[in-house]
Amino acid sequence: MKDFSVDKIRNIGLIGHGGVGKTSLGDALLFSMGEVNRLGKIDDGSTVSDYHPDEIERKISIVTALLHGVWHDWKINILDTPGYFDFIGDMKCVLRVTDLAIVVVSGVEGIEVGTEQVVEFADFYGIPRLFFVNRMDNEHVHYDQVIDSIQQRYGNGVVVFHFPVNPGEGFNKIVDLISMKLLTFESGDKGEVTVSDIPEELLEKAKNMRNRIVEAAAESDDQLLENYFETESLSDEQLIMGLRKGIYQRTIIPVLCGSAAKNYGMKQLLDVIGNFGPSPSDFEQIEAIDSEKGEPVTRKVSDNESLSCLVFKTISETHIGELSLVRVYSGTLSSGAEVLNSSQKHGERIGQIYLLNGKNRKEIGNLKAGDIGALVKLKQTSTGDTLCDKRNPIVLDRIQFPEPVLSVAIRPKSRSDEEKISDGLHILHDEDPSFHAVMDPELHQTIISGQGELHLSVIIKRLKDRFGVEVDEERPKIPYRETITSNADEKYRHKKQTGGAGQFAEVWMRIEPLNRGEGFQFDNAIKGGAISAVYIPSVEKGVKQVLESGPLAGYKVVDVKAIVYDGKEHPVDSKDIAFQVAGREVFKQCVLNARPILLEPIYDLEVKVPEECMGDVMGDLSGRRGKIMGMDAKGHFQIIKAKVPLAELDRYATTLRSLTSGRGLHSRSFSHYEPVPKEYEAKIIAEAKAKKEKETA
Ligand SMILES: Nc1nc2c(ncn2[C@@H]2O[C@H](COP(=O)(O)OP(=O)(O)OP(=O)(O)O)[C@@H](O)[C@H]2O)c(=O)[nH]1
Ligand SMILES: [Mg+2]
Repeated sequence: MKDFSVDKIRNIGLIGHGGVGKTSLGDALLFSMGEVNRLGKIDDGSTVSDYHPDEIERKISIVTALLHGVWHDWKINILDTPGYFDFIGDMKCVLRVTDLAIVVVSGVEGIEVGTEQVVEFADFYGIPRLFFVNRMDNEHVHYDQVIDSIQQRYGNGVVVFHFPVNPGEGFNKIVDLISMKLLTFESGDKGEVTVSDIPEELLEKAKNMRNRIVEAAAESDDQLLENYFETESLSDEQLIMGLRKGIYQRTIIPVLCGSAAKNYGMKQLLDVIGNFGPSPSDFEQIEAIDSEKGEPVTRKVSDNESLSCLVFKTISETHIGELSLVRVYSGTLSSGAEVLNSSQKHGERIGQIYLLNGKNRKEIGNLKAGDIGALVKLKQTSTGDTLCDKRNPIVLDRIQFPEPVLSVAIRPKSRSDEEKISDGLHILHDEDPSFHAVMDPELHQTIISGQGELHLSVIIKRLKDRFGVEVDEERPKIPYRETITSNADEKYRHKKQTGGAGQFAEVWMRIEPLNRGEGFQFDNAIKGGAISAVYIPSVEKGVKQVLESGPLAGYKVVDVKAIVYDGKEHPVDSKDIAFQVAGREVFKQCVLNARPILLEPIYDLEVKVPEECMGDVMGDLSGRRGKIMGMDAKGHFQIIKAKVPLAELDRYATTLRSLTSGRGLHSRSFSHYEPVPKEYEAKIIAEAKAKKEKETA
């Protein structure tokens, strides 16, 4: 491939609600650019972008794919993201590195939940947007309604660049408002058009709409606006300049339409991307942090600057190997170069560099500022790391990954897989930081957390396919606590006389409840040396064994004060181990006599729901023993704050999605511990007993 200067590069991200046609669009763009010689179809699993067997089987995108092609003078890099919520982490990676977001909307369904969400994220990153209304060939398409709703939702900046003449089954004509011509798509899937004059009956409408484009272009620049007031028109160059500027500044949001399935409208979209879309050099400089001095620094987007690039995605599949997708921000990344991973502070040697079209790769010697490509995965580099020139170390902004919303516990089917599973989970997290895994030492469970059930089931399948580990899913255990509600006082004598040396210890102990959150206190109130000072730590050690696994149901014991106030010892038989046993047993007795109860973790929950779903969501929360703490309106949404027991939050993300047709979001954080209601407590204790009996049987 020839060299492209940075102003000729276009990095676009295809984003939108699930199933609107992003992948079909990506493939149609490749086909139109002549990168592939047939139009891929989702339904027969032949797209370049959804190459993974799971994607072909499920007919949805799961992993971001990188595609590229050449259109006229421009090199166009396309990142096709999955629309399913569970893979939102991928969309965030892509938005971090794209210069123009193509928001694909279905002409049948219009703005959907996922549309709102992706546009919000694109806004967050300050990325220019373009709407592409797809499925114009569908008999149920509502083009005008969809345009109205986009304009209503996203304001005056929304400007239609061409409109369909005959949306629906026979769709094959659009009026192009830039060239002011009628384009008729020829049958077949080549996307060729016959150009003719706009028919008389559409001319007035076209002129009015064209005026809106010219006005928007003029409004994007003071000088242009002045010219426009004087002459009431703009030259072609002025129009291009104004539109480019407006799109880059995000005051203009173009709307195009077409059919990805039929390959209608792709060349027109490519023209708009090339002519009016931002290039990496439009974003004049990149802000970063000098990784040695910790101070903000800037870099120009230019091949001549020192190197900085961001690894924004790791792909690792058996049939394509391990690759890191990388965007170069400044300088040139060359194969064989020694660079610094400034995020993790170690050197790396760059291996082969590739351009990708899905799983197909083309090796290249280097990748220049503004461009996107793939590297053979570096040993110690993870998603989100910066690679840079050793002499000028900087760290680029990291990608903000979403917090997990759903957790399950997993257990390897075979015990011998324990080590493999932890290595595998570690690698999977490095590749996809929207997925987390921890081994909970208290609960003895491996907990995996992610963005939804599908996300976790894809992860579990990867564990099997890539690491050969099969697992069973379990409900995550709840870290209950045991505590006491009254004082108690007990004595315990430990005496053992078998054969040789005997054991003797006697401990008298008092316990008292502490306030919630105070933990554990141990006091020595022995007077007159009834127990020698050297054995007091032994008693405490015994008590601490019980703190780890309480007598009620085996949970940690908290908020207790233990006071040793008397006891007895034997000149020969008293020893450390004897006092440990006595300490343990007397404390156990004390706890059981001090009206022990179970505490459960309560979480603060923040739920964002559309107003119309409030009733259902609140009803569901009270069914989960939740206490509503407050409500706040935010646009069309309500933010509900509640305190809910963790035990009632299993798979809450899934329920919330179904209660709100996917529009509800939630986040949670630990709040405090509270007594478990009696009826639940009895059940938890009975379960713990049964489990213990089973284990000791
Ligand atoms: N009629 C019609 N069908 C289309 C069009 N574009 C896509 N489809 C169909 O819509 C379905 C989903 O298309 P995809 O390209 O997988 O959609 P996507 O947005 O990539 O889906 P996710 O990546 O899973 O979010 C497939 O069956 C396509 O054949 C179109 O323009 N017209
Ligand atoms: Mg897709």
